[in-house]
Amino acid sequence: MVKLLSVGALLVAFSAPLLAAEVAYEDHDGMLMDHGEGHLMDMAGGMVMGQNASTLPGGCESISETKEITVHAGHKYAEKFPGRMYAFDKQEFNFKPCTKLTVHFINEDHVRHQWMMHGLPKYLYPKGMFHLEASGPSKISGTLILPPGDKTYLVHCDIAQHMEKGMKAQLKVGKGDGDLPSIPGVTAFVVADDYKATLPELAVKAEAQAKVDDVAAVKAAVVAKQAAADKLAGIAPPPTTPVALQDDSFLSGTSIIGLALGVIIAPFLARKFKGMSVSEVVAYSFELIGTSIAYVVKLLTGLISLIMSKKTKILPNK
Ligand SMILES: [Cu+2]
Repeated sequence: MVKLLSVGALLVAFSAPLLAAEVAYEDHDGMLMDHGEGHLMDMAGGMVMGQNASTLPGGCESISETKEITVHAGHKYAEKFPGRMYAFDKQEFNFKPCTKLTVHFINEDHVRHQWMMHGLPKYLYPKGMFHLEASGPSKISGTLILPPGDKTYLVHCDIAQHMEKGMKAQLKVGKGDGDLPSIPGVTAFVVADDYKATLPELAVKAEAQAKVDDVAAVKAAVVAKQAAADKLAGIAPPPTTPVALQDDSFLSGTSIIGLALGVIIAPFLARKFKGMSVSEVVAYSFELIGTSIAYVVKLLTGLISLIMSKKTKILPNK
């Protein structure tokens, strides 16, 4: 009897996780830990940033309306948009200024998705963002108070390439201030897909363009090389004719800079190389190039460290 009971208990214990697995969506809302400054997070990949349910943005006398929306995100919502991979179930939202908005975000894919809103006032929302994030099939909710005024806000998923693949929407407060590009089903794509040409046609076109570019590059290199050699040998450059000036592939900005550098450096080098053997000239040239590269690298490192030190100063104090 005891054996039978323990077998029964074991069966129940083992079937519990199986039953739990049938619940497709994980609810992050009950597990979130408040990290302060509107940042909530749990260990299962749920996150809320810019949570604000109580502080009125400047210019709002009071909360005008309290709204709740549920937004679904997933591959299946992109199926109606040719060439897109991910999408929200809705691409446009409209609310009155100073609305207290709660967003229930449901991610239906087995990848990470976000509902990220940009352009909010930075004194109230860190980095100007309100951000919901959910890993795998799950639900997460967050609340914010929309600012006053007519403005169009970008809403997207910031995971690499998810916005370009279609997960993009716009949220208009009041009348908004225009439309954003590349919102599936709402506005035209910035980079439109060309469905008229066939793939072989596109390949031929790209190849022809690459050839034209190559020829121009080789032409410029030959001209610059010849001019430098002439300078070293003491041959005066041929007078620049108006015809040559009109040919822009002949005299690009880079080749002009190259020529100017050649003119400056050539007399100096000619004096240096006087009385040197060929091997000495080669050795000296390499040394000169090495020193120049070292100098440029030093200059760049200095510049980068300068930028980095400035960047850390800009970051908000935690
Ligand atoms: Cu995404």
